[in-house]
Amino acid sequence: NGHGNGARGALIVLEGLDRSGKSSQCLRLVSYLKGLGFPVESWHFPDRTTSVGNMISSYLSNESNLDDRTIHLLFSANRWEKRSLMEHKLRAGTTLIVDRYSYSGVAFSAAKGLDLEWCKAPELGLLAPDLVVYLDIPPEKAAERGGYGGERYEQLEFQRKVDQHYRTLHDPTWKVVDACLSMEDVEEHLRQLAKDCVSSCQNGKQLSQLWL
Ligand code: FDM
Ligand code: MG
Repeated sequence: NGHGNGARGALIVLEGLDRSGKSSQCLRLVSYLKGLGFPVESWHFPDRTTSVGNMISSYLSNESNLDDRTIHLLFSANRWEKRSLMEHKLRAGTTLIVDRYSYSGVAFSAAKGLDLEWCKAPELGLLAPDLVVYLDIPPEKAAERGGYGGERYEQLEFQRKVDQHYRTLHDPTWKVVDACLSMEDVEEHLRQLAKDCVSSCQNGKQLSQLWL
């Protein structure tokens, strides 16, 4: 693997509302870790490149309509179809920086009124992240940043509900970073958190499964 010592890579997930800065911070973090010589890749869910991802993409751009439970299960299937590749990469020593994961899956669907436990069920057995960083921003502040596209869900009222469901999902292992700080400050927090996480995985932290 990457370091020739059997060390596995870390599964690091960034979560947060739209416009919280996840995508920019993921890319910055990947370049930083690359610079330190770690094998690392940037991932994003939904992965729109697969056939399931295509269905999700056309739903998000309002080109198709799907029942709430149906789209929920497609988002989940989109993670399941990447699970074995994810595990392979991690065991081969590559660290994955993932922009959204099951927490988005649950928070966005629950915001439509679906039962939280029902939403979590299809996620059970996916790989559990070694680190979840929540980029915390009030929905109003995120909306002020502008740049909401025309996609489904990119509306303040809906983001307020998503925010509440993210709060229900928070657990003590999450690292919360104030997304209202400057880009550089957020980046610095992320660097420290990621470096600690990568070391703990190199030092034998086991891969585990989500919500089991
Ligand atoms: N989203 C994302 C979900 O509703 N469920 C999921 O499982 C995931 C991964 O899809 F509004 C929502 C969140 C967002 C939309 O995400 C597209 P990106 O990050 O903007 O591509
Ligand atoms: Mg978006």
